[in-house]
Amino acid sequence: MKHCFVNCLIAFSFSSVLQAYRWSPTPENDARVKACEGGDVSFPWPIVTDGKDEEIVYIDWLFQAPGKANVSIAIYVEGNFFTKANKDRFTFTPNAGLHLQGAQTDDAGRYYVRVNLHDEKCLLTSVERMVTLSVAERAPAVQNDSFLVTMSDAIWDDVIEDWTLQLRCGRFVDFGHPPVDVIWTMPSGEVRNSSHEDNGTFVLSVSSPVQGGNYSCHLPPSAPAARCLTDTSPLTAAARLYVDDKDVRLYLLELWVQFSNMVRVNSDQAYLLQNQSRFIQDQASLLTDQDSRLQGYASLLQVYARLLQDQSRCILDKTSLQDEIIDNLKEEMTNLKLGLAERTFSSCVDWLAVDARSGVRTLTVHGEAIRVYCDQTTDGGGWTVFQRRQGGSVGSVDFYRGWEAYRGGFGDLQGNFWLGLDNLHSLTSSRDSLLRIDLRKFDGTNGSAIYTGFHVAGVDQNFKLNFDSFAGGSAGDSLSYHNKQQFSTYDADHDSSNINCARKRLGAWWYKACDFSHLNGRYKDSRVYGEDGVVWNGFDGHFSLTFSEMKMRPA
Ligand SMILES: *[C@@H]1O[C@H](CO)[C@@H](O)[C@H](O)[C@H]1NC(C)=O
Ligand SMILES: *[C@@H]1O[C@H](CO)[C@@H](O)[C@H](O)[C@H]1NC(C)=O
Ligand SMILES: *[C@@H]1O[C@H](CO)[C@@H](O)[C@H](O)[C@H]1NC(C)=O
Ligand SMILES: *[C@@H]1O[C@H](CO)[C@@H](O)[C@H](O)[C@H]1NC(C)=O
Ligand SMILES: *[C@@H]1O[C@H](CO)[C@@H](O)[C@H](O)[C@H]1NC(C)=O
Ligand SMILES: *[C@@H]1O[C@H](CO)[C@@H](O)[C@H](O)[C@H]1NC(C)=O
Ligand SMILES: *[C@@H]1O[C@H](CO)[C@@H](O)[C@H](O)[C@H]1NC(C)=O
Ligand SMILES: [Ca+2]
Repeated sequence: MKHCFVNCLIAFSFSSVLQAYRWSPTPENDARVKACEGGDVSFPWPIVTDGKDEEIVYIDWLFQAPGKANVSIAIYVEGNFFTKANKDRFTFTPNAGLHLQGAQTDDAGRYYVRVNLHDEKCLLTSVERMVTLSVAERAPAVQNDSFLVTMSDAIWDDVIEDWTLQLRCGRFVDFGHPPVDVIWTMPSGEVRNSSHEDNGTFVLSVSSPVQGGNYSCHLPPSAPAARCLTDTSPLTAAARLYVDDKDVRLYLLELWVQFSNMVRVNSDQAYLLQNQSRFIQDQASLLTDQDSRLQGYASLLQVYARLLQDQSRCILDKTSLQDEIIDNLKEEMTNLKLGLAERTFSSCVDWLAVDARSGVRTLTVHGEAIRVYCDQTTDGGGWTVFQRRQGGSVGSVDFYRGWEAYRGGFGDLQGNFWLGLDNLHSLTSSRDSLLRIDLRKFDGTNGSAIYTGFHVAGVDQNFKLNFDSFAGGSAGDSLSYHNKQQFSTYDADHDSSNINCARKRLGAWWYKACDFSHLNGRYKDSRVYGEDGVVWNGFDGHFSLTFSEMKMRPA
């Protein structure tokens, strides 16, 4: 063979000039092979030659993922099998075929096998076959029967002249490979296997005298069809049929009519419905917690979700009912979206009910949208942060700015920023808030200070600071000195000193004459002493701090 392989002309032809080989009868060329995730697949493509005039030179396999090019995956030559991909997962047995272990969804696609053989004239010929593999994802645990499809023609009579009766059962959704067989229970209680399978339907042939009574078929829970289900899904389902031995023909005709009224449930749809209903139920319970205005929608949704779940569990009586539910659901979802769009968040406490993560959020205050940073972790969360100083590259934001900058705000909400005096006024004007100041020294010590009844006046009073009292905190009280003071910047001196405190301190604050705290001072990269730094006297004297955050929460 070797000498021939080297010397002969190599020609590829898909013609059937050679008739001395034959493929195994299954799978047929262009067949569809089904597997479920993690399952094993056999592509039994043995080619049998007559062994005299022709010999297999080599066999190779190609894989083509949907929309991709062919890739060579394995080759068999002179008794040796080599894989190019997934070495451990492909095995080959001569005269049996290729075997794939642990199929994954990305194994789905076309598999070509090319058998390259030479004939007595030493002509190398390639013949090929192809199957398409589909890999079903593992289905979740679902209620019984969800994956059982009883077609309208699942059970019917087929009375043959010599009184052999063919009872048919199926078609069961074939998630696995090979297809599953059912178990028959005769009226006597005797259990039988099907006589044969006919295109996915299982047939039990019974000859006269026919046993009268109920025949039933069911899918055993251990059936291979259960492979794509999770282990906890008991796949048991039964169909029953009454056979009257007196008038088989007549009775079965009636049954035929009855069964043809049965509505088929599509398993994919059932799964989808269940998934949707779970999703909707989650949404609904989330909403109920959130806002009483949405409770109406939420409870409706819950009702629909339950209906859907019921519908997906069993064989549907009427498909129109399902359509109706889905239509109603769509409408409620639209209402829900409108409800959500209408919904406004006036503080970070509102947001906390919806999203427990800290981050930048939009608040609507007096009809205007304000972007803020919500701190949802400190002391129960719900804090609207309005000032932050911190180290690193983001520490370089300049806080020595003029009146208009302090009015409008500046910086980056994720880093160093000042939210703006207009916003502070707006956020504090219609309700009492707690003011919280979180600080950190360069040695890592954290401190805080809390004040009740926090308000910032409007521009007409130059954003005067107002609070009721110091309510504790390990950083000590360094703000009471500033209570009732107006805000000053280098270009707007509203302090009670005869100097310009903002210019002297290189910051902006509710200066008096001048300060006990000064969190908008110059950011220092280390614990530096100086009145121009980020300072809170009660915490680290006149040493600059590494971190400061000022935040508020409705009282
Ligand atoms: C992939 O290879 C097979 C086998 O040779 C061939 O029939 C098929 O046309 C190829 N497909 C593409 C897209 O090249
Ligand atoms: C499925 O049916 C079996 C037997 O009828 C029962 O034991 C089991 O609890 C059912 N499982 C579910 C998920 O309903
Ligand atoms: C049904 O088939 C299985 C597997 O082929 C076999 O083990 C079992 O004995 C058969 N049962 C009957 C009642 O024929
Ligand atoms: C096999 O069953 C399918 C689905 O019911 C049907 O579409 C197809 O025509 C059947 N094939 C044969 C050969 O009866
Ligand atoms: C057959 O089953 C039906 C219900 O499914 C039952 O009412 C009837 O008594 C059964 N007949 C016999 C003979 O067991
Ligand atoms: C199930 O629902 C979720 C949420 O709607 C969705 O992201 C996911 O794709 C759905 N899964 C399937 C298989 O439909
Ligand atoms: C100070 O607070 C920060 C942020 O919450 C934390 O990472 C750090 O561990 C605290 N330092 C000490 C000494 O507790
Ligand atoms: Ca002054």
